[in-house]
Amino acid sequence: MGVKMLKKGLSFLDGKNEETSSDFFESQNPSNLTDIIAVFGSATKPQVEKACQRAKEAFKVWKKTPAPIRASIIQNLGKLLEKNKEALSKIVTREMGKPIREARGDVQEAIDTCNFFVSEGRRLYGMTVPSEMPNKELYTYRRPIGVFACITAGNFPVAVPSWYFVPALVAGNTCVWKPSHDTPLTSYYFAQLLYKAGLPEGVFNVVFGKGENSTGAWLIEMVGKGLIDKFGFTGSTAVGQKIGETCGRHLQNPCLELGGKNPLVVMEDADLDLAVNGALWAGFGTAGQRCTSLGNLILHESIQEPFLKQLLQKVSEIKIGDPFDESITYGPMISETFLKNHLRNLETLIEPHHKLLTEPNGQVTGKKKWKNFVGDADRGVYPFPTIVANVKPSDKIYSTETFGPLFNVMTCKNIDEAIALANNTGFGLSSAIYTNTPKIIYQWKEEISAGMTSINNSTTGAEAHLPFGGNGKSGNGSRQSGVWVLDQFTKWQAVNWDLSGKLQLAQMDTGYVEPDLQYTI
Ligand code: UN1
Repeated sequence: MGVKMLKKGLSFLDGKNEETSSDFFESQNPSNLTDIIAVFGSATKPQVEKACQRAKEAFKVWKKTPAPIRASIIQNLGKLLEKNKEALSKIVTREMGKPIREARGDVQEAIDTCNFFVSEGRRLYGMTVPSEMPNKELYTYRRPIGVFACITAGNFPVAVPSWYFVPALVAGNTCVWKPSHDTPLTSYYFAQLLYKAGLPEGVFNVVFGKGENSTGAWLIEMVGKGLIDKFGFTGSTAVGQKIGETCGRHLQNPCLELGGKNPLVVMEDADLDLAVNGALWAGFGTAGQRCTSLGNLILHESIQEPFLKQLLQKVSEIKIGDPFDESITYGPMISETFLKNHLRNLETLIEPHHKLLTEPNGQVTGKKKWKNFVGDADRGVYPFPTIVANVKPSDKIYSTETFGPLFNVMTCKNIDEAIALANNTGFGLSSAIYTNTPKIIYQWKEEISAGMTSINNSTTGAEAHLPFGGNGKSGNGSRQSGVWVLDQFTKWQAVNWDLSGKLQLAQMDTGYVEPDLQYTI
């Protein structure tokens, strides 16, 4: 890499403005902590307010811009993302450490999202509805909501923001974004691509900064000031609850995409090779830092032994290390903080009755080595893969999201037990089952409480045009992606247009025809 990409002091951006702040934070390469990629500043409260005001002002014009024109800017964004795919992917990998081929997938997901929504600009369909009166027309329209504010996480720094902003903008909303403080430079370039795509001034505003007692918290405060009409958040359940409370007080319904404790069930008739590969990817892809990552592996007792034997063999062969190496399974954690949280989880969630199936655990270093390590472990924040067995439903680890390369193993005797274990964590984001029995698949689909489920596929890897979102502690039932997300970014307006020239009263003047109830066959 070598290239210095420093953007010193940038804290607030609307395409033209760059202002410094005193509360600086560094963006550090997690595979090489001495590589400081950028120094940003936290936007101040007045700056956050200014960004919202600017979005509010721009909404007046943007909502009247024809939807196909709004969508043509998204088409431009898609083209720019394609052109810059490799460069942006490298920044993603350097900034948050996901393997380069996954970073390309992250950017591709944003391109796919643009492609999907370009033609939505020519639909945004409403309905014409028959009236119960003569000479009267009924219609429904999707209207934009207004100023959309959004806080996103660092694990999918391109795909997830695109899930929010692409449909929000096509639908006619204006935006204020507080990206993760782990990925400010990626976010800076994502915003630049949006401006270069041709967005008018004020339509899209970025406030860089941290969350608690900082930019993120101030952005949430703006809901109370009447400057925000819709909130979106991808991150922890705890923060999501706070946002939900604030929005609820102001009668708003935020889009919340929160944590998961995603189950993957393997039944006795499953293709074991397939299931082992699925579990490995679900558990350790992105170093377990996806909201869709595997939490509880639930094995039918009859296949537990051969399954774990194969799984542990494969785990021992994975490559960990330099995220720019094309062959690694996973690289470093997103940042030092994520590694610390992972180490704390190992300390606080693993109990004496648990059995660790992997050794060693904790942080990979030059001294505490991983056999197939690529690069210099001491330079970054690399975790060992951890699999915990003998887990019971009453254990904290069963129902706590760990967001790292760690998952539990549990066993079941039948599908009823498997479904109970899958559903009782309180979360309900993603899930998976490996089986070839249609009856079991049918029962699983009917009874699994997660928002998303895979059959003979991993818990992670949702496609960009299927509804994405969870239930319970995983969200408030909101869904992103595909046509479904339009309900997040538009409000329905019902119009009735009476051309009769007289006051026609619905229900009362309606010419219903009385049946002859005396008639029997
Ligand atoms: C997230 O971790 O917040 O389904 C999103 C997946 C990815 C998106 C994950 N397409 O794993």
